[in-house]
Amino acid sequence: MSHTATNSGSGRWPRRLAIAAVVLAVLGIVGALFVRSQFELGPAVTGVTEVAVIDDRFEPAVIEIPAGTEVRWIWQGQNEHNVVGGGFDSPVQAAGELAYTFREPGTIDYQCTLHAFMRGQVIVTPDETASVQPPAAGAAAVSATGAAFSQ
Ligand SMILES: [Cu+2]
Repeated sequence: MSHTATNSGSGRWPRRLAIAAVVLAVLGIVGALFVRSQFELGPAVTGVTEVAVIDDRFEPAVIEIPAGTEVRWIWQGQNEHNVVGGGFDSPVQAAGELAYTFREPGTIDYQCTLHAFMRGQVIVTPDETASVQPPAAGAAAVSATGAAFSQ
């Protein structure tokens, strides 16, 4: 009798530990996904040069523009934010705008220094219309390769 009682009693603890482990694992995964969602910026949006500064994110967070494009950040939230990136920064404000023209191709990260998770990115691609691309070099390389193959 007491033997059976002892067995069932000791048998409960591993089960409780297993349940606790599963709960901790689920909490850990949910927590990791939450943290990741706070730091993932999402896909780059093209054809957009205005970014809304809202509580507490930039919309869209990632834009892709050709070099020479002026980007405007427009404050639309209730709370104060700023826009701070490489070469440009705004005051801490709840309303207003910031404009900056991106001249050089590259990926520029920016953020609101009041909210570390409030981040954005501008991907500046080379401006194809700015310079005429001479196709002669490429065409010559192709014909040279063709000549090598024909021999
Ligand atoms: Cu902010």
